Amino acid sequence: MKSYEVNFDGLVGPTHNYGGLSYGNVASQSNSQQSSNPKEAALQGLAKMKALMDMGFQQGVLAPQERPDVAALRRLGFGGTDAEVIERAAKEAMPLLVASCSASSMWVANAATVSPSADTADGRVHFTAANLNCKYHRSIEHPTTSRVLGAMFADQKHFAHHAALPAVAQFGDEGAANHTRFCREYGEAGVEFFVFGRSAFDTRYPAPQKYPARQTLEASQAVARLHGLKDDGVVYAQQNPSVIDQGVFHNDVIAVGNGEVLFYHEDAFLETEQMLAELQSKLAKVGGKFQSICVPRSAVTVEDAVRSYLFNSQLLSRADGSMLLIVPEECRGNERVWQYLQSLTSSGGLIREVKVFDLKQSMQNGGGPACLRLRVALNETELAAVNPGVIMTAPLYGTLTEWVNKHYRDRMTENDLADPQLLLECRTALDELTQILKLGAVYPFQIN
Ligand code: SUG
Repeated sequence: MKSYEVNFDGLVGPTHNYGGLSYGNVASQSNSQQSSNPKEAALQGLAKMKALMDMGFQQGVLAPQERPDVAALRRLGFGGTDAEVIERAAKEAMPLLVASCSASSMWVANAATVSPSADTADGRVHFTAANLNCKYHRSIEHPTTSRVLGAMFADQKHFAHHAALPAVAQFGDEGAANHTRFCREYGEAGVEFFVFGRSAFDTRYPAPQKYPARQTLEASQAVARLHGLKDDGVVYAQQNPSVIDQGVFHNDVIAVGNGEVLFYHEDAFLETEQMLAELQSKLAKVGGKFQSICVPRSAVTVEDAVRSYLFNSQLLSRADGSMLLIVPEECRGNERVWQYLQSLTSSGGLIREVKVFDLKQSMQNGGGPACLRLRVALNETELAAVNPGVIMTAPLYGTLTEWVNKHYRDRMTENDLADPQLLLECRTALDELTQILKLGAVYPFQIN
């Protein structure tokens, strides 16, 4: 049976703004308080989806969340009508209003961890929503994420959904941003590679000194258990704490994998040789031939990687067996990175082509091409069981572009978040969106 990697991209929500909310994420911190352009952000994301679809890749779309999150503000003690809740939060606790307005659900690589049916004990595709509990503004995403994923992958014969792990730092889970799957064909058993930043219970593992390590070993192990993965089908590796301290807040800022290939920076991991050997031997057991491409620090520094997001790229398999790398425009702006990419594609290796996308609006909050997509490997039968409303087509692209142009503002600052009119605009837009994507009622304002 045919199988595919389907990329579900997060649609940028109408409140996209630069709140400076993510300590440890260099772009989020350095662009704090700049004015944003939500309309441009959403159109940039849609253009990437359309381009990948036009290149023949399977492409889907994942809906944004309800923001401002009035229900979250109510849980923090702000009362009255919805407009009063926003007004009081703006007056008494602006940082909480900003957090409750973040459009951070656009980075759907953090929405969940997904294990394809060929890897799991019950032969279903498993999803665990990420608790994202390192940052308050992201910790409020998972209940809606679960409802949206449930509406997209509703058929229980093929899809199993797990609630987010316990919401404490010991089980900090950032989803697929720290998870990669290696395989020969998407529909065949593979090796799932979990990268963690620290251990919550085992003091033998070193931890970063400056910035938080968001993913724990214990969270990754719990997800592997929930998904029914075999020991032989899993490899755990620790991120190098010193790169976390340089701004690598997720592993997908320093490594990307697809098929049988891992593309990574020399400084990305601890115990790299041992890790590569384990990946090689476990993939060999399922008939695969592991290959790795190491980018030396002499060619590209960790700082270059963090600024350009070279590794936050999409590594895609083409029909002829070669690979294509989707990178953000910032890679072209960095001389060393661009030179490296030129030599990579002309070396006759697996990665033959690089395509550049302008995702500046998302990049300024630390979200590149890979952050914007959740990969779901599906066989033909499973793909047919996905809610067809969320699969990208030329007409859907047209409808979503019109929808963005009709509802989104082209400028957003902190002051705009306090405007009660914004809440109405967002709810009107999202209500229409659930009809376009045929999701049913998934937002708090639709179900409470
Ligand atoms: O969690 N930025 C996100 C970026 C997530 C990128 N995702 C992956 N690497 N997969 C984060 O730090 C910034 C929001 C703000 O500051 O307004 C933010 O949440």
